[in-house]
Amino acid sequence: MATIDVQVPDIGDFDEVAVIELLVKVGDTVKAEQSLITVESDKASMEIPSSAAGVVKELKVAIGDKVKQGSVVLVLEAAGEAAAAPAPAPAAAPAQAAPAVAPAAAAAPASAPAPAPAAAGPVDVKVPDIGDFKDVAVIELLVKPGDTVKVEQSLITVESDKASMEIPSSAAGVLKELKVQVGDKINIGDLIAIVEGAAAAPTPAPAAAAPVSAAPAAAAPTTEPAPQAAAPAAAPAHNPTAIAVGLPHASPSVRKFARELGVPLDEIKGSGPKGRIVLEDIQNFTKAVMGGAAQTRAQAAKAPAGGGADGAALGLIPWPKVDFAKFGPIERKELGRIKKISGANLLRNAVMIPAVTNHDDADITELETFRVSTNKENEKSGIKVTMLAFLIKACVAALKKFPEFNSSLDGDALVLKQYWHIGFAADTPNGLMVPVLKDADKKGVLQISQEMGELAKKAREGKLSPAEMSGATFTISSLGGIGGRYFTPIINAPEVAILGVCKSQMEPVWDGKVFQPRLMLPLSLTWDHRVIDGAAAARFNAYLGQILSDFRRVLL
Ligand code: CAO
Repeated sequence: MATIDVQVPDIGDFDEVAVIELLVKVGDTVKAEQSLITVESDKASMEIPSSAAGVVKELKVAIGDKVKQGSVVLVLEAAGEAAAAPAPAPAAAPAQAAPAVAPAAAAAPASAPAPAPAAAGPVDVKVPDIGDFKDVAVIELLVKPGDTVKVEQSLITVESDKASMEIPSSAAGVLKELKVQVGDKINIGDLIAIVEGAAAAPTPAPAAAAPVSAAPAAAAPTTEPAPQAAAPAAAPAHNPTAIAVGLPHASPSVRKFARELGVPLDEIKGSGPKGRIVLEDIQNFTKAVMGGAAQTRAQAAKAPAGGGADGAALGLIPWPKVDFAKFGPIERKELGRIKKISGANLLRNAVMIPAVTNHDDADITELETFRVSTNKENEKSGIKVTMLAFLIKACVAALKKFPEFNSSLDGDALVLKQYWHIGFAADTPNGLMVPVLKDADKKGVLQISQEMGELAKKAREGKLSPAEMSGATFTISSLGGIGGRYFTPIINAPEVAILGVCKSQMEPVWDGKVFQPRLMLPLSLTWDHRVIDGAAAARFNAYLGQILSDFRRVLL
């Protein structure tokens, strides 16, 4: 089987670049265009792609080696005729070096920005010719409106799957407007920014500065069909200032990995050469954050208000670290996705809300008799009326009487909602879910029962849509079907109250003359003391109790 020497393609002006990462090893099967190594200069980091498909027989470079156009990177055993076909080494095929960004950048006087004017006046800063690259994503904004920028100062960073590039300003002055946002896709000629009050440009704008002679066949569309033989995506500029390529601290693939995990790169100390961030740095950082040993800046900033998971930001002593296995056999089980999400929400709500819980009992003797008889009458309909449906209807009546319970805090203002969407906690195999019964005020108990049944089923099957879990104005958490007397539910922010309900039971109730056997329902109302006073909470519970003991009051 034929072997192929895979060489470093045309990498523009760069004479020698250092190999900083090996992305494959002997024995690996690689595809054409797959990145093999990462090289770095002081201006660019680039991944060198394979010119053919095959199996890596021998690596010809090691980390730290200096390579240039034509250097053999590795020896590949060709995967077959087809794979071996496009094998011509990039160095031997200058026309195929097309995607090289920078030469093209230098080659586009028409579309590149004009030289910065010598006097004040708004100047449009546009994307210079970035070669074959189309729709490259903006990943960083390096300046903001109001900033004073110099000619050649980097304004934004863009990234393809193979390279990161910084796009410089073609003018000096005050940045009036940035015309792009992170995530935008840009192309040659797109307006990036408007710079005003430009002083005489100390150096010409990139395009103007670019020697036309530096425009090799690079930009020619005819080079398109042979990308596998092409130069690395971010081949540096013949005029390197035109596009200051690359970010010095991490390779594009590492940056991509960090972005996928939401890891803030600027908070990581690189362990690679010259402080470069390598894959392991991101993995270690992620492990440390997940394990509570480290915090991101964003977490630390939020912690005083919301409470950090380790409590450090609240000035709390560290969470006890215990080697449980020392005391007996253990099994470690990762929390499920829903538990992780609801856990973070519960922690924030428990820490941030000055919550108080009032306990009370409601006499539901007649209501339960009515419910049982209704269900008997409706047996054929297939709809079972539940106590929770009555509770939802009763709560709507109480919320209408005490509107602050149906509100949310917005800074110093209270947002009083004129709709009554009731969330109810549902126990599911995946964890706690809170489907929302919309417009409960407009629905009868039968309809509420039916919709609740459907929502609870969807919750158990993990099929609730985000819309079906949002918009609640008040929540009920019922443990009535399970047991218990009272509990202290945690408010589901940004709501301001939640009703916990436990199992009803017959109790002797003094009627002034004798003890009567009555079916009593334990209620636990948790409320946000910033919005609600204790007296209002006691009245809310008492009113709820009255409605439940005589449901005709709902009609009043
Ligand atoms: N007192 C006495 N019995 C009650 C009752 C109460 N307060 N509430 C319900 N029951 C009875 C029902 O009548 C039913 O009995 P029958 O089968 O004999 O008719 C039985 O308990 C089971 O009811 P259910 O729980 O299936 O139905 P529901 O309408 O009361 O509740 C739902 C539906 C989705 C809320 C419930 O299934 C659930 O998931 N509950 C748990 C909620 C939870 O986890 N809360 C805690 C959150 S805080 O961490």
